[in-house]
Amino acid sequence: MKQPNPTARRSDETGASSSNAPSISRRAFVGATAALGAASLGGAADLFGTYGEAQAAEAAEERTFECVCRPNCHGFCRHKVTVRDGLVVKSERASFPDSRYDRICLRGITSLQRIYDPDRIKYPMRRAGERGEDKWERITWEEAIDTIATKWKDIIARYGSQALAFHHSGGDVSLLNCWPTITRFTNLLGGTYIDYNTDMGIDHGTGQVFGANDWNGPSSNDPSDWKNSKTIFLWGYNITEANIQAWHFLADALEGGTKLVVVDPVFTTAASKAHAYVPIRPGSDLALVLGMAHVIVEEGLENETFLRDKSCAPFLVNQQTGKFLRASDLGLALEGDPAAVFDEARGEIVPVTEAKTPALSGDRSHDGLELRTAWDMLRDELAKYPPERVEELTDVAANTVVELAHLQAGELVSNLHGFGNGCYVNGGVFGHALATLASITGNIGKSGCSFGFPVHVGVAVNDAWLRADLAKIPGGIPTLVLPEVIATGKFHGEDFPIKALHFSNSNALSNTVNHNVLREQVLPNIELIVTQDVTFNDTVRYSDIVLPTPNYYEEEELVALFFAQHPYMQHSDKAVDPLFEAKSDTEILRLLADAMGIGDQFMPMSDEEACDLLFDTPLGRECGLTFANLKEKGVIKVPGLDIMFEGQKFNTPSGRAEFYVENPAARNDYGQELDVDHAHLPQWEEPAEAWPENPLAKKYPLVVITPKARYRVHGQWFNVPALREMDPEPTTYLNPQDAQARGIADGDYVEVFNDRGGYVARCILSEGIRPGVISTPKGWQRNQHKRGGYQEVTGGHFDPFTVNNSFYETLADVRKWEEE
Ligand SMILES: Nc1nc2c(c(=O)[nH]1)N[C@H]1C(S)=C(S)[C@@H](COP(=O)(O)OP(=O)(O)OC[C@H]3O[C@@H](n4cnc5c(=O)[nH]c(N)nc54)[C@H](O)[C@@H]3O)O[C@H]1N2
Ligand SMILES: Nc1nc2c(c(=O)[nH]1)N[C@H]1C(S)=C(S)[C@@H](COP(=O)(O)OP(=O)(O)OC[C@H]3O[C@@H](n4cnc5c(=O)[nH]c(N)nc54)[C@H](O)[C@@H]3O)O[C@H]1N2
Ligand code: SF4
Ligand SMILES: [Mo]
Repeated sequence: MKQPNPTARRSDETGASSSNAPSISRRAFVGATAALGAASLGGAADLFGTYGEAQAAEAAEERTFECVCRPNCHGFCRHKVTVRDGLVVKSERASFPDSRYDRICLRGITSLQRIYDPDRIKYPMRRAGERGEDKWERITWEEAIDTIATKWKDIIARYGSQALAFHHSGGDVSLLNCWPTITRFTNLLGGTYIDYNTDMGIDHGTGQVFGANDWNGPSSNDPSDWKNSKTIFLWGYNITEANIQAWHFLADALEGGTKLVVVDPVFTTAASKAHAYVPIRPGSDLALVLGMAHVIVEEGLENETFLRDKSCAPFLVNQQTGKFLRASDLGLALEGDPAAVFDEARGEIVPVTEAKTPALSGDRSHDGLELRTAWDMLRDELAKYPPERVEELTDVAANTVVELAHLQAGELVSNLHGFGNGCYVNGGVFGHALATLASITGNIGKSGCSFGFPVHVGVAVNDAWLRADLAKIPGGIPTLVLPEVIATGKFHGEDFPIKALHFSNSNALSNTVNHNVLREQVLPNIELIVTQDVTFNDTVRYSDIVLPTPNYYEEEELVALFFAQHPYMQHSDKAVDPLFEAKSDTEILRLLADAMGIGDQFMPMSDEEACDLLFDTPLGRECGLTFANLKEKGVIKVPGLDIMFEGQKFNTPSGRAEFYVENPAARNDYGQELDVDHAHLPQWEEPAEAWPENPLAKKYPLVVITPKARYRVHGQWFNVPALREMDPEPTTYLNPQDAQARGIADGDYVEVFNDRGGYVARCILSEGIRPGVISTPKGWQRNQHKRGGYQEVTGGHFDPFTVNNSFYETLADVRKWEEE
């Protein structure tokens, strides 16, 4: 792409936003520029106004900067950004010391069209119509901050500080203007942190087996190791759309002879390159994993050495309590109180740390306690999943289940998952089962054996400083229970009114389930909604006060490895000044902190000093991480990220893979009841809604999945003209069988609907989608649909252990839609 296209604009101070127009012509742009000039918007208007002339003239001054692209796509690509006469004119990939990580995608290349997006929020705005009506009045920063602080103080006086709730997510995944500062601000204010509860399902399951990292679950070996696998399974992982920046590592592996197996109800691009494609019934992967484990155990293909030496298989489980027998039960006081095993060499029960040959099998007793090994218990459980039963559950042929099991039992197998399976209530158990499978084969903790979602989960930052030790609710209130908390004013049985919402880096209205409940029942109870964002979007439109923040290229930042697919910490240049009146998130929080009387505590130090405090950890010191050093070097590689759990050492209490989860726990405690007895070992669990036996399936027979889209990162880039040339409007994929039964033709507008709501999209017929499934790539804003929005149909089912959104637990039907 050659040039920015500052196109037409949101009609200045009051008009409605324009993102439903697919692209705007050059003529419209010229006209709009004149209008902008007439509206006398000062410097920025001149910027737009003189743009054409600047293009025509030879570049007087051209400079390049190195910026990090940092939406929540896990790329964190380094861009070389060219600025001419104060305008960004080009972004291209910049270099890492290791060129395998130099990447840029279509979104990155078109970034400048996001900067010069007519729907950029230019000034602080106050709602001038009804919420959602998109009528605005421009206000000054002073007025905005004063209005917010006055209202917040009033709410605190009436309800207490917990009534101010803060929701932040992954708009700008960075160190300064993202979660560290907003977390600190929330805690100092005594506000309520809202737990985003997305992407947490599978990891909660795998994290219990292998031990969690500082995020939640484990992350895979670095993608550069994939070529060392003989076989790679992709479980609900749409790598070419969702992680295009890492696809080349998989392509290299395929070229080198690695076998690829893709399990997905949709024939994805990766599936088209796979040696085996498994078009599984939605929500049933758990059964397939249990079935493969069944076959492996039945045929004696398990990895005995790993099970004995690296897993909890030999641990003796007290059959009354479900807990491990421990050294203390044997009258021994040992550090960490290790679990006990039967040592075949000594013929007695001893702590595992003292055993030479722990027995994998055999019932024992001690002090009248009935004891069984974790391995025997797992085998009993797996006996319930013969391939024939698995075929019924998954629609994968029994002989295919056996073949896949044989592949899994081979050497150097990787199991990479995306979040497809995490979007069902059984996603946590799926994670538990997949980690159990890898424990049975020993394909974990070494080169060639990647496991999990392939991202590095972060460099620990100095939590104590960050958290200010004041969190009202540790872990926060899950978004999923928020509607109830707001409706009842109670949490954990105690009074807990919430009266104000603050959104930053988050387009919650576009990305949260149960959209209509949120919009129609929850938000009306809220007295003040404030959103800090770059662009007018769904959440902004439902806000009372809107505060403009800069684009990635418009502020200096440090970028940590927070879900990154390369191992580099980075400094990001400020290439241009923020457009119009945008202020960085931290600058806004500083103003709000001052107005709320916590300015001296919030960030009295400079941004540089704050970053240095965050880096003050053992790893930070080892890497020489300081603001100044990172700025000087640009990038610093974090060591030790090549192989996850290298040496098969796990982050569990025993250091072993604990597929028998001794203490199944909820990720987030909101006062729920937990069926702990059934959670020690993975067991089949039906999806809550998206399941053929659900009576609702008679009325709504189709499972709707709303996966991530190639041209957007969630709701970012939703209005970029160059991308909309390729993907102009909301679409939905349907199998021709399902279409024919409903009289729908390719290219028709269709309405997807259920009792919760609906949306209209253009239908694309595809044999690549499993009959009975609709796939609607997500990210379009409500006003870009001819009616409704995709999030209207999703519901609030969740599992009490994982407390995670189940976006794909959605039944609906589809019909042809005619414009009235
Ligand atoms: N139906 C359905 N829903 C889903 C999913 C799905 O698969 N299906 N996926 C879910 C998943 S996995 C996730 S992670 C969530 C993502 O949900 P969100 O994190 O809410 O998604 P984004 O659209 O990336 O929202 C980030 C917002 O931050 C803004 N932003 C960008 N830079 C800045 C900045 O510097 N400052 C501030 N203040 N704002 C900035 C962007 O403009 C954008 O509006 O969505 C979830 N929702
Ligand atoms: N372009 C782009 N990239 C992104 C994002 C984005 O919005 N846009 N978002 C980022 C974020 S925050 C995340 S969390 C990741 C997510 O990355 P992914 O997890 O790869 O993305 P999803 O689109 O949620 O879905 C993954 C796949 O699961 C499949 N699937 C659905 N149901 C099932 C099932 O029952 N079984 C199986 N086996 N597969 C199923 C879908 O068809 C899809 O191919 O992507 C990140 N990257
Ligand atoms: S959107 Fe993601 S993959 Fe694309 S350039 Fe930016 S960081 Fe890289
Ligand atoms: Mo995500």
